[in-house]
Amino acid sequence: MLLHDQAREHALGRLGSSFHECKRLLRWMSPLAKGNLRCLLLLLLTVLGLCWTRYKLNPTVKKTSIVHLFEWRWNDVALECERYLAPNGFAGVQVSPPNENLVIMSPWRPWWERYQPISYKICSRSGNENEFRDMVTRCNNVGVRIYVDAVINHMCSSGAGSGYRGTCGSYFSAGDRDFPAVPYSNFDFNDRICETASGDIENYSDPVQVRNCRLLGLVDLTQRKDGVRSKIADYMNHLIDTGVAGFRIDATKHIWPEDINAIISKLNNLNTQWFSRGSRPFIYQEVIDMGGEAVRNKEYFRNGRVTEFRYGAQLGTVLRKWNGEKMANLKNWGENWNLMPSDKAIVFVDNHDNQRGHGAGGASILTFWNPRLYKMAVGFMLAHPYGSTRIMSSYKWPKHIQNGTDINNWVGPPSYSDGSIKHVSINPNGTCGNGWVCEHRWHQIRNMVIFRNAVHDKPIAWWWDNSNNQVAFGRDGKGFIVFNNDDRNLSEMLSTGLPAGIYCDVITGQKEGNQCTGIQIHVAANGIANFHISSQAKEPFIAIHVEAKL
Ligand code: AAO
Repeated sequence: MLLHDQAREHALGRLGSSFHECKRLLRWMSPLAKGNLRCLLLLLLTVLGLCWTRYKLNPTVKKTSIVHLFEWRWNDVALECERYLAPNGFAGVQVSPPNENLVIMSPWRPWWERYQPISYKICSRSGNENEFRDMVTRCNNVGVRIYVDAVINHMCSSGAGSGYRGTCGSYFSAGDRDFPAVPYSNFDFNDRICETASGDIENYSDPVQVRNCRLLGLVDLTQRKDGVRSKIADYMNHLIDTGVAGFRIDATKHIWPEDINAIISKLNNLNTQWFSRGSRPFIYQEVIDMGGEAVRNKEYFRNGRVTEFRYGAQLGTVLRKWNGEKMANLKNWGENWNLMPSDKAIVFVDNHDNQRGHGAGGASILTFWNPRLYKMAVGFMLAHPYGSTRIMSSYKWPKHIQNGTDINNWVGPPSYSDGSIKHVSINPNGTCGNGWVCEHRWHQIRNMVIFRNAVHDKPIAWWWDNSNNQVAFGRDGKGFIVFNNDDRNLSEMLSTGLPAGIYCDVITGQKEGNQCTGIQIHVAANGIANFHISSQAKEPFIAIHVEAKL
């Protein structure tokens, strides 16, 4: 499903309110159709059509994946949209929080300081408002959308003291709950209604404290209050008017679903410079629901999509062959694995938290540190129709495990001694330098983004497995993928469902001009092809699709 279909769905959720308008329209027009069944039917279709198109969104064709350019500067994101993301079919970018945050010196400028807002001024280590605007404009101009990580549950840590220590130099006093640059004052926080002794969330099986108390000691806004909702909506509307296409809502689990709904209903339609009239922002909510806690992800479906954290945890478990899992079990991957409905899910192999042991997911999460399995996991995710996909793009840090924990998991992005973030340099071979990992530039991952676009509306077909860790499946006449995660070689004649011809494998190489830079797969007239994958292969999978056919 295309990203913007979700926004239409969200809009349809709102159709309830406009339902009455439609009913009025029908009532007004029905005398005209009286006594004529065909005319009545036509009228009904026209009115329904009108009501639906009001919510029809930007028809960004055949682009299905976003990439999280974690901690990138706005200037670099703009360049990346133009030189790489647009030509390779990426739908959009999730950017780090753009608003003013607390500058934290100890530890030295951790990445997580950006999750401690001081105000909603657009100024952070990624750049100032002009740079942000320039990025949004340039990315939109090449058809790549910007999705903002919106930190709206809380402000900074209650223990942050006071001063002019925001990234824009704004004053705050955490103890007094005073954030004059918004402005928020102590009436805008939940302290009076949180009932735990510490004021923090102490028990995740109590849904009330999960919403009314402080997450990690961060001062907790009361989104019950209309004034608070409006200030949050003003911030988000400012971004929408700039041209952003939607939001990841941080820590959504800690905000009541109806409050999120009230905030969303205050949001403007998207900027008509780039989006069709009436387009609604794409919303995806960070709710960690691994089962076993009080707050459930389904409480948030009416507001937009929701992060599916079980996806990466379970896929990692399968590829690592833990708990007796094997790839053949992925035959019914999706809702049958206890995942949320596909059209509600945002899926990812890892995110900025769980790639370093924050958040949820645990040890099974695969990351760039384990490239062989990681590429297979991302390859599987992009080949499989379930969910709306997000790719992680990271930087390297000096990972150091002590007693099972990475003691350097706070380390911020590559930066200079004054704290400014290093720019993303591009090596002659297209990979990134200056400490940036750029998984989205790994050619296997990039080519699988293109694969997903090529097959996007096709169901799974021609599943095959060896009852173990060799599996293959097609996307009904558009693409076919084969994995070998066993300790023995794969050598099989498989029905691909593809038209006869010579296809370039997009994992060992790709199609360039009229030749393949990697291996070629010959699909016979009956759709059958021969596949060989050594158990020792660096990337033990093969993927072919109609757009990589000679
Ligand atoms: C920093 C310091 C803290 C300090 C705080 C205030 O690290 O020590 O108290 O400042 O001074 C990020 C960092 C935090 C950082 C924060 C603010 O990750 O370390 O705190 O910025 O600077 C919960 C939330 C979820 C949240 C996640 C980290 O539900 O929303 O914690 N993620 C987002 C962002 C994240 C950010 C924030 C929110 C805050 O993505 O980057 O924090 O804006 C259970 C619960 C989850 C809960 C986790 C972790 O998970 O279910 O809801 O996430 O615990 O507390 C198994 C279970 C799983 C369980 C997990 C961990 O996997 O199945 O359910 O174990 O126990």
